Amino acid sequence: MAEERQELWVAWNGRGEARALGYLEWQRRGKSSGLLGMAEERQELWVTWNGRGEARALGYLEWQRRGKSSGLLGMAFFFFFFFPSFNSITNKGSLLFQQLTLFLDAGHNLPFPDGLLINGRGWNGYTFTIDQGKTYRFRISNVGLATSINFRIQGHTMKLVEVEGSHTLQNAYSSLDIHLGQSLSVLITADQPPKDYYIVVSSRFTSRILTTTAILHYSNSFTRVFGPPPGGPTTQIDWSLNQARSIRWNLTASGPRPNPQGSYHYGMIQTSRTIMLANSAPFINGKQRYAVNGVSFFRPDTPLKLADYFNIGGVFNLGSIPDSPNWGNGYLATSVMAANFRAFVEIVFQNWEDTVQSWHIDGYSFFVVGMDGGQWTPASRSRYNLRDTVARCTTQVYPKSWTAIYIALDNVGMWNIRSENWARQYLGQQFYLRVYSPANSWRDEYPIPKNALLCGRASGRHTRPLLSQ
Ligand SMILES: [Cu+2]
Repeated sequence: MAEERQELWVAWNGRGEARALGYLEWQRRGKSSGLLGMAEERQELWVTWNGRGEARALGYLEWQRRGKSSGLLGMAFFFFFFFPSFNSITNKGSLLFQQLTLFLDAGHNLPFPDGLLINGRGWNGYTFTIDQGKTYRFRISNVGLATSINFRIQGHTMKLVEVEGSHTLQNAYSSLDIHLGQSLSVLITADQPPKDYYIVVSSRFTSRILTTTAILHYSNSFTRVFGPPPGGPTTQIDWSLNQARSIRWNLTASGPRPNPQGSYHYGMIQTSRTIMLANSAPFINGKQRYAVNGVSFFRPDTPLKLADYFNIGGVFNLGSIPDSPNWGNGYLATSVMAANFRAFVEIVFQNWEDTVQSWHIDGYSFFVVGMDGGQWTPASRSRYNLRDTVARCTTQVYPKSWTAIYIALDNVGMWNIRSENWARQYLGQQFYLRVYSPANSWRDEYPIPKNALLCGRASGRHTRPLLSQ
């Protein structure tokens, strides 16, 4: 058991701000039942440095939603809540966000970042003080915009205890890969000679390797860090894949539901549908875009959740994105896929590009049943882990590889599925999954909040009958 908890946040220099800004926006959406972000909403945002990443890093929104939908893992969450210092800054983040979007809108790629940050600081800029003999829990979140990272602590092994809400087999690791948008917890025992040690993050799968350090300071230490920080894996993909496979669900830990000791066995449920999603980078109208199954998401003038709720036609069409890749030219559309409430679905992320992808699904935790190189085929199922894989909300897909998940669609709503690479997501590598129940019951979904922002073609509508307002 950890006696104390500390949190680490890793961001691209400055750019984590913009990313996290978007996440606060999504958190706000969560409060209003999955509403899409609108420009008007962004202006209202206030920003704290650590607080920004927090919402997304802890998957706050997800848990909230799950909690209300009798879904997965809700109870464990608050236990993890630990807020480090909050340094308020102004709306620098929103300015940065505007700059980045202007840049991307003009058809440019984001430049290579200047560096990595740990809790907003560069080299040796942050110190974690620990007491000899005690055990600490660190929760590490990759809140960066563009790349996977590797994390390690000089002279210490890390006992992995949690991945995005799943208790894990408590393996010891000397370093851990954390892909975009992912979070995990490790226990570290201060059982080494009292000194200062490097905490190191470095970029993964990049041609230039960026590294940043923080300090692990024993409170009885009089020896500062010196020399180069320990190295880690840089471009090796097999290493990362093998490590990912070693991360398993802890079937004997008490804790989050679905209760591993109980009657819920994800591997024994018959899937009713297979969806294959392929990422691509097409040029559309002369500009670099990104797409899912050939469709590059086009932001509508009206939030999808509102358009759906008020039955406003002409905003989106169900079926505007196919269930499997099409190899034609990419095109723009407000892509929404239809799905049935309580269906149990297999989703295969197929990556034919040569970059690591990171996918996130709002509103859900899913079981990562398999990943491997090459093209997925039905025969790939024979290698699935149907016993003890982790349930998480964000999964990586290695270059020219596939990742398969099982997902129980137990949460009614209009849910975003997206790349966690910020530029890709912004330029179209996302779509919405409309998990629909004809029952239209409060049992399945809360009513629209009274104060939901009604913008776009929903302005002038009412969330309640006029008389009751
Ligand atoms: Cu989410």
